[in-house]
Amino acid sequence: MTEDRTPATADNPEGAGTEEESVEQPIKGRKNGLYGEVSDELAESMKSGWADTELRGLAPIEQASRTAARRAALSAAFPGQRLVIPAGNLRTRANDTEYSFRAASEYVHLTGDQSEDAVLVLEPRAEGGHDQALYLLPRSNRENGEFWLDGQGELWVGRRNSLTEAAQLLGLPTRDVRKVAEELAAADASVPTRIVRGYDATLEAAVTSTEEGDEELRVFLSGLRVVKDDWEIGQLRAACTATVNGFTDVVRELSQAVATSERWIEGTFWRRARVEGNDVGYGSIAAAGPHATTLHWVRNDGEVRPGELLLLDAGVETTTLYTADVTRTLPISGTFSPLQRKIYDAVYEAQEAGIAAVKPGARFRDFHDAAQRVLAEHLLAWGLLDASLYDVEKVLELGLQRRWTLHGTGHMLGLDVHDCAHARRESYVEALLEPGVCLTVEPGLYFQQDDLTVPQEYRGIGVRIEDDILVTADGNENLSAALPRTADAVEAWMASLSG
Ligand SMILES: [Mn+2]
Repeated sequence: MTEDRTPATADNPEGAGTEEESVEQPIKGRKNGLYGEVSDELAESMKSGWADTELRGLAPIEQASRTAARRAALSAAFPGQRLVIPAGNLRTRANDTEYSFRAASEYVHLTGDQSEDAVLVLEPRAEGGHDQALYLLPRSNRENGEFWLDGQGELWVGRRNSLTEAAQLLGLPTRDVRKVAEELAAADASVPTRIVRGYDATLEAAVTSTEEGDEELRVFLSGLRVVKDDWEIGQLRAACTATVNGFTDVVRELSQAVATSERWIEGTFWRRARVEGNDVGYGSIAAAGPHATTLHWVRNDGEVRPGELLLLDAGVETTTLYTADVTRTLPISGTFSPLQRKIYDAVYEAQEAGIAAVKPGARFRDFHDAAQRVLAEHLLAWGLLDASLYDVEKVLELGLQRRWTLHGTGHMLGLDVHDCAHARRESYVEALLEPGVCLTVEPGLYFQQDDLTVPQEYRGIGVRIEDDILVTADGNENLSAALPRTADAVEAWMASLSG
């Protein structure tokens, strides 16, 4: 695919491949709540006296050639069909406040852009292939007052890229998104259309598509993300590095968490995520004591007590929206008790067995099976499973260890923490691993506080160890290896940070 990068000139002020003529739009919020009616004199004053801030000759973003290759693969997979990939809309929290926006992963993967309300459209060409266009909200019009009177005006929300700037940065022709619903509605109805559903109800209403066809598009785009390219791997490395920094921050501030609550831990990690990345990639699990046995403990409002364990499952999402997903279980006092260490060591051994099973040609399930076997062996050795009734093969066949291992041992990782979740079974769960796949290995043991089948001293202990593992040509690489993992290394690391 070639992109027209004609720069803006006096004769061609917007550059080629964009449409940025002014669109007359009704102005929302003409009456400003605080200041009342706007005088004609003020409205006139606000129209002029603003400098030209257009940026010229911008270089494409780093990943522009990668996003172009993905769009080419998409185009080849759906010849003769119209494809609509929305970024998604803001969601109202209350009145005129919104939840923070995070663009749809499908859209980000294909464009590198993160704008709300935007949409990528691939329109089939008669001669084959597709015309590609990215529909975005242009810069605010100053003549009609949109700039300062509209809720999405740049005076309120900050400067946007112009359509020309965005075209240069993203390597895609750009158009005004306020025309897209109309253009789609007017488009040739005989062309089969597919849209990624669940992000933009307005666009879904503007096109005619089938549920089955849309699902095929979603499945294809999910499968397109299974193998990461080297730029994506670099992003995942950066996410892991920032995440290691976040865990270090938490250990440094453990005494303040003891003085307050799990929220101090959540907040400490989040500060690092916001400073080094976009955000956390999912709600941090800061689970002290028995909360560690609740798999998705995100209330994080409990006490942090010395003598107990802290299970911290957290990941920084980069500014490009790739996330890490790492768990460490730490002794809050800095030292494991003998029982805590025994359980921790079993989980560590299971994780080591799991990581060793991650290599090209292995089945996705192999690392899960390897880790479960180690955990089942320990549960039998500890007498929690009756060795006079079952051997390890029978335990695994019946899944009896799952009372305490609870969850699968890992998942794909990328733009989403549970990446590629819609991919076909043949390209995920039933697939053979290949270089460039990134996944988590995260076995755990969890003894609920009210579990009468285990000795009292086990109850309320939960341990999980989770790392982000890249499949390489000859095995794997632990991208989060900079965080200590063995019980001894964890204690030494915590001691080194407590001074
Ligand atoms: Mn995970």
